[in-house]
Amino acid sequence: CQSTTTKTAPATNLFLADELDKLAAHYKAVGNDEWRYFAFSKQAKKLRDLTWEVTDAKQLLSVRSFGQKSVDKIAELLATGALRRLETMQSTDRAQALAELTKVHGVGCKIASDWYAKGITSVEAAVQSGLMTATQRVGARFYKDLQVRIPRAEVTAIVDAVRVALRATLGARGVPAHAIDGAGDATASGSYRRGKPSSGDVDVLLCRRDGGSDEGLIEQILEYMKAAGVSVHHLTHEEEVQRGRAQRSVRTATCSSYRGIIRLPGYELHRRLDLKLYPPEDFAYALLYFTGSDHFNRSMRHYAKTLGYSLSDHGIVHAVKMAGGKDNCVRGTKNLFEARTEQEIFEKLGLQYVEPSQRNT
Ligand code: DCP
Ligand code: MG
Ligand code: MN
Repeated sequence: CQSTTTKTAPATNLFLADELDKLAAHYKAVGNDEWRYFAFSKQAKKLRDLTWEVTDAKQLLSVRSFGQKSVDKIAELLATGALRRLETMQSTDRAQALAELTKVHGVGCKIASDWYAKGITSVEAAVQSGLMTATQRVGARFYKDLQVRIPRAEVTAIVDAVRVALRATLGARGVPAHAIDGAGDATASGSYRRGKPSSGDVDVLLCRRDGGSDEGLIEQILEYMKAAGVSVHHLTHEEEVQRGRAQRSVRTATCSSYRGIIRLPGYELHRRLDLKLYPPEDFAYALLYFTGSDHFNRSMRHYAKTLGYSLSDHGIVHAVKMAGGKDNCVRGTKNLFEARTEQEIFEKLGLQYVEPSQRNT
């Protein structure tokens, strides 16, 4: 190798400068070493200003602001084309920070990256930053608990607690004791219904079946559970709850859904609870949907599509394919098939019934 003299900075110097800038950016992002940040960015600038090509790291010992340590880094860059230190630091710090931040319910990779770019590397720092929504703050408060899967027996206990609250609620609405069993139900779905030994959350389907109103049923169930000593924290509409507005859950045309975090009295950890309320005519479809798995649902929906149908948690409607994109289709609004059971839905689609425990694909 022979050193050349050019007016503009040689490519090697620019490469070296870029790598030192990355090192500087790292220390800036992590925010714990301002001195290194300044030192490395200064050296990067110097390298860009040199008019001769760096071919041997030792040449830099005569350049101001370069010491033995940075000369060693330059030597490594010239010899291997990369800094192992930078690679490991980036993989550990950034990956670790994003991994921790995205553990918070409601924080995805995009938000975590934005926060990381602002120097936030821990859940605690994110809470302090004031950048979190109310829902994210609830998620952050319990994020450690929510990393732990829920043993099957505890899912059973939570579903039982919801069922007890539903029965009490129906009683309070004037349903006589002997009629309560037929007046409504709370059914465990999700991974629990597929027979899994542990679950990520608890999915419960609610249904009122005696023709009485189900308006406000979820709110009343939650109030009852709170009164019974269950710790309850809302993820849905948290802002409204905090402002003291009516504690309404999201209500679409025919279903209400609630997402929250609860802990039963006598239990150690807080757990994610999803409640969904459907009218009796949708229930079999909702049960099929919320039993999953999501992969199983996808393949069943895909199959329905090949027959010209669209399958959802509400029913089966016509789906007419339109030009322009494979998912561009017009869906009917009328449920084509009434179904009281999942078996009937499989039958309508000409499929063999599949037991929940066989839907784990
Ligand atoms: N579901 C779906 N598509 C999604 C999300 C959910 O079809 N994108 C359906 C299938 C799931 C069910 O809702 O089985 C419940 O969703 P969960 O996220 O609670 O998933 P599971 O209960 O299956 O697993 P986990 O044990 O992680 O809660
Ligand atoms: Mg689940
Ligand atoms: Mn769920």
